[in-house]
Amino acid sequence: MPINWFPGHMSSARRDIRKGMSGVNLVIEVLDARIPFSGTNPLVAELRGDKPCIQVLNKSDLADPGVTAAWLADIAKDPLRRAVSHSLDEKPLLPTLLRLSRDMVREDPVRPMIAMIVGIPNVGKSTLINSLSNRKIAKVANNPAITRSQQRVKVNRRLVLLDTPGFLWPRLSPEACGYRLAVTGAISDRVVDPEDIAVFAAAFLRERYPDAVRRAYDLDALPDGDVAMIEAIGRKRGCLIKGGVVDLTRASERLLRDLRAGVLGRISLETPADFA
Ligand SMILES: Nc1nc2c(ncn2[C@@H]2O[C@H](COP(=O)(O)OP(=O)(O)OP(=O)(O)O)[C@@H](O)[C@H]2O)c(=O)[nH]1
Ligand SMILES: [Mg+2]
Repeated sequence: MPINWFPGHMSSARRDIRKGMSGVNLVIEVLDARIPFSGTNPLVAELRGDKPCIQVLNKSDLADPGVTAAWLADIAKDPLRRAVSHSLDEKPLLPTLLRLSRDMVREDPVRPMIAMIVGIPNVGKSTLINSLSNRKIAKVANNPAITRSQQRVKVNRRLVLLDTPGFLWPRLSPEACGYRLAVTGAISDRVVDPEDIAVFAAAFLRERYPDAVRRAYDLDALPDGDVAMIEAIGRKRGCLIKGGVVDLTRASERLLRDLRAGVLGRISLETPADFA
């Protein structure tokens, strides 16, 4: 099933970013470290044009560290971009961002540098703004579409940040990219079928991280078949309806919730080699 989610506020977010871009010195594109390819919005590249860009591979605490290192090496091949991995429990990112921006943005003795933070929904843009400015100024929640309009945040007299609403792009393709966005929580759960997304996740986990599933759910062996695996997880977690039958919807929601919360360990959903 192809996934599409481009509600009206995303269309206006794109319009506002286009309008504001001319006054911006630096674009900070926040990517989800678990899906640096599927979470790269092609519209962002189009809107930023040749503006300097730093990509932050965020939520790296949830991603497989070896795979994140491979992504950073892959992005480093592009002379037009800089990249750094980050998570909210790491040391402050501000000194690294300032260091990386120094050779990309010419310093203005009078005006502050204006950095626009862009990225897909729920990737941690507002959290990053709060940590960079050391204030609880931007609204944060674990749902996509929390920030609904641009917000200027002055960090100091040298740096101003612009928080923007996360937005996707119409027609998410290939289909697997849409699924990966949904697995990480970038797409509202209201517009997708949890069983459909969980079957995609189960197939991926069986192939790449079978031991993580066995460990997390105390399973001796993984059952054959993706739905059978979700059922086994549901049984272990008590997602049952009358007669001991597994409630597949609840079991699917449970698997997705656990995966997003890191219960299965640090898992990346794609590697550079997948796109070679
Ligand atoms: N595990 C983990 N969670 C994070 C990290 N950064 C942010 N989050 C969580 O991700 C969720 C979304 O964070 P926000 O900062 O609201 O995301 P956003 O990109 O501003 O989202 P929109 O405004 O909806 O586009 C919140 O529950 C944050 O606590 C991180 O580094 N690691
Ligand atoms: Mg936000």
